[in-house]
Amino acid sequence: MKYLVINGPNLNMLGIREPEIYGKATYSDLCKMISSKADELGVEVEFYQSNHEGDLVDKIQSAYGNTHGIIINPGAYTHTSVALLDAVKTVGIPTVEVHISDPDTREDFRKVSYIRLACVKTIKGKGFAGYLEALEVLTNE
Ligand code: CA2
Repeated sequence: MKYLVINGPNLNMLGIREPEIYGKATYSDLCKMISSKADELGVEVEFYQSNHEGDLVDKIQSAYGNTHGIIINPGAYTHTSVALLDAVKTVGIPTVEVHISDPDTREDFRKVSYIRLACVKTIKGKGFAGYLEALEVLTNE
């Protein structure tokens, strides 16, 4: 079973800026944490991070027919991107939306999520643990 973990813009900066919101651990720490959860569950994970909307769409499309589930934190594209929503709908792969913080308790513009409409679940405000919970959700699908 293969799962794809996609992180959008600026999430490569984890641990470097704004630790009060996103914590002190880095993107590489996040990938290691998810990898060890994947080992525990006996599944394969692939990681992808990009700051570019079209590249994120390309990656979602490339999962078509070869991936059992997608975990996605689209970063700020959560609140703006119909293209990412359409990509997830198009491939028809079970997808969980994850946010490290809880966007609903922040600025009003973060309360909208386009991608949520195509996701089996949204997990927010649980830090890195949200990604581990998402992997459990998808492996139980
Ligand atoms: O809480 C989340 O995971 C977000 O998806 C993070 C996005 C934000 O635009 C969403 O509203 C909520 C921002 C990611 C920026 O990540 C940074 C990490 C470290 C330092 C600076 C930015």
